[in-house]
Amino acid sequence: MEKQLEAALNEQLNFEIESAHIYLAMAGYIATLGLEGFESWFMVQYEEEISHARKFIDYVNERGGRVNIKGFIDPENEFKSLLDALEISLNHEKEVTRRINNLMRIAYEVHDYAAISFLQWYIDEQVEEEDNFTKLIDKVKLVKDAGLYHLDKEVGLRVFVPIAK
Ligand code: OFO
Repeated sequence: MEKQLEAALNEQLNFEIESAHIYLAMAGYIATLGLEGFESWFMVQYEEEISHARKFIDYVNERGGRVNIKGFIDPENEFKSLLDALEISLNHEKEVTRRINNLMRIAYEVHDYAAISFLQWYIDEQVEEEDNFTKLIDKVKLVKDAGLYHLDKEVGLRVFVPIAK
């Protein structure tokens, strides 16, 4: 495997672990909101990211390359809301997509057709990753509107009661 591609694969596998840390930190924040379902959802996302990293690690080894694990920057642990965490996540996934696309570009440049085939899985996965977060954001926004709708109904039941004489 070309050294340039090996280095780029290593960079991405480390970024996948960094992604896992980001979602683990989000799960911790969401636990403080009492949203157990979303906490569990982010824990699954954390596990997915570790599996993405693992898939890269196995591939680099399979190709006779050398895995090089780096240190990681601290993830953000504080967020404004669940929606804030979800919007940050979507932006993060867009960055991952940009990086995967760049990896694919390198694989084409060095004419590594096996790597092109391998990377296609990540290209497809990123479509799903972005879609997952986009749909969740839409749902959270809809639920908020629905909540306001119900409160509006309740508040609308108030009637004028004249002062008793
Ligand atoms: Fe590994 O796709 Fe998300 O970050």
